[in-house]
Amino acid sequence: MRTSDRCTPGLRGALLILLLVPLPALASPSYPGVVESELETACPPPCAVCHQDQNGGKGTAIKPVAESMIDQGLEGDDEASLRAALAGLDRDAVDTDGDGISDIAELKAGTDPNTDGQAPICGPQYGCGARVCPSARFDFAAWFVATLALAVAMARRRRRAAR
Ligand SMILES: [Ca+2]
Repeated sequence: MRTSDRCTPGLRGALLILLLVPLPALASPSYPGVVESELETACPPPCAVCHQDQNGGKGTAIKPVAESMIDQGLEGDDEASLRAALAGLDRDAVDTDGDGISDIAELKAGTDPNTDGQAPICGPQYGCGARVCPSARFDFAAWFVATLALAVAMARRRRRAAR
């Protein structure tokens, strides 16, 4: 029974770490591809068209066009709401930056609907593996294995220290 008493804190520690370590915010990684296919754009729009930066993430869709889409019913991780928001922008001819060109027309033309003018959002493409947005996916399995390995190492260390 003494051995299991020594091992238990390591496992408890691992579970505690699992509960206390904040998981990164999950974005809606499919959205750029949905916009590209729905509007037949020249490229999937970069994350920074809607988010505060290229990292994306929940709660960071703060750009004016994102607010316009949220006004049209856009929600996170809901492709149907994205399609409906795009249709709403098109139906209402929303022009977020007020430059006389609708947001949908700007996205189709590959320009930034947040800024007055024709700022391009499609960068150069570099071969088959080129990507515009970094993947915001979180590898839970790798994170879990690393945490478990840390707990096992801590348990072994305690076991050695007890000898
Ligand atoms: Ca515009």
